[in-house]
Amino acid sequence: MIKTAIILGVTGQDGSHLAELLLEKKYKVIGVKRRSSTNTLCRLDKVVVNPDFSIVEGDVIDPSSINYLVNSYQPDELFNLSAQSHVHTSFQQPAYTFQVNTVGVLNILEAVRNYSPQTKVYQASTSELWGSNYTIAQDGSSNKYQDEDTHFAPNSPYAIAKLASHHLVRLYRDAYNLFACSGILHNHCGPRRGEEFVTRKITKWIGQFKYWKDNHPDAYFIFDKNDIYIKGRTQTNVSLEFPKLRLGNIDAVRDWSHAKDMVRGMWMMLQQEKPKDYVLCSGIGHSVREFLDISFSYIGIKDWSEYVVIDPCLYRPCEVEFLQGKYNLAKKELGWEPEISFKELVKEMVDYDIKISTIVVDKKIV
Ligand code: NAP
Ligand code: G4F
Repeated sequence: MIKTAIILGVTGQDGSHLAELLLEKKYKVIGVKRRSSTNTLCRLDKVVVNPDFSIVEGDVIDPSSINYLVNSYQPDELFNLSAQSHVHTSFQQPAYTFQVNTVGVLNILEAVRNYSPQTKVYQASTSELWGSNYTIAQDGSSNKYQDEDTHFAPNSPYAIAKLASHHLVRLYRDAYNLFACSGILHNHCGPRRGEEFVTRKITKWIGQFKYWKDNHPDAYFIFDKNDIYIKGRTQTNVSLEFPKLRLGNIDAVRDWSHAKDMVRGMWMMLQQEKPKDYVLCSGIGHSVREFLDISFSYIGIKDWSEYVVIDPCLYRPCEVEFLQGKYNLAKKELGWEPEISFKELVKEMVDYDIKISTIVVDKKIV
């Protein structure tokens, strides 16, 4: 039997990977995009031509649109990947973040309860739910980690909104017997990662910097500690400028996986007989510093300190310093394990950003 799935948030990083996965599995996929004055389908190149894929408009903060979609399609599965997903932004737009990340989820659960109660629902929960909390291993190693038993202690409007929706999913499962579950996913990325998240921000900068440098093979560069530019001068009296990479807290630790591995796990959760929440992660934490070490090394730079400026404006009012997960339950019950290593992930992102970088080279004659 051909299954139908609705993906809310299809234009995002995970939505685009999930659409590809479900189409490979011969689903009929309905991707929901919100109205926009610009084209937001750029991550969907591979699927828009597929006859089993269609795009419809809808917005999770408009219950009538969600009721209509759920009622019309009666999907076998619904994946809610939509969100205001940027943690820093949630401090600046807390009410909007709650609208999308909490009220939006309530709208979806109500639509399923009222119009299509047989639909299986996946909700995108997050490792941000744990905030600064972690469990200490009792095996003598004193390792720190977060798993399904670690208590939540959210530290941002984003995480608090997501925790409310996490509990709503549990409530609708218990109260109304819906097949609704949440994947508590640690950080994941890849070449389709939004450019304002730290990993992509770094690899995009590297791609553009390499392009700029390669276009001036005879240039020598001057670094000034107080300067926000890398300045260069060529033999031909041309002076060059390139903005340094501005970052916030580079000591934060995250457990980064590839988004492709994660969407496979989301799908597996909905293939179970009973709904349950699972943690997905790589199990290994890395600091932003380590990400810088590896990504800069791919363009031959060992000491990146002269290329990076720490900008206090990029610090968050409240930070989550350490996230490192354990995926034992998902491995045992779903048979899920990550397949793409951290090094492969970083290399794919750097290679991609080098390939697509074609910025206008900034130069002036002096
Ligand atoms: P993303 O790239 O930011 O994608 C978010 C998606 O939500 C986009 O398609 C966006 O549409 C859509 N959206 C935003 N507001 C909406 C609204 N009001 N109605 C309908 N759609 C709306 O995020 P992602 O990285 O793919 O993450 C997917 C989900 O997993 C999110 O819920 C995120 O919070 C959660 N999560 C992500 C990670 C991670 O590390 N990536 C980890 C844990 C949990 P536009 O294209 O129009 O903006
Ligand atoms: O890349 P980030 O913005 O991701 P963050 O905050 O971990 O959130 C992501 O992962 C969550 C799962 O753990 C998702 F729920 C959420 O939707 C999103 O996908 O920041 C990572 C770390 C933070 O500690 C941040 O303070 O990097 C630090 N950082 C340092 N400089 C920076 C920057 N983050 C950003 N975005 N930009 C910087 O310049």
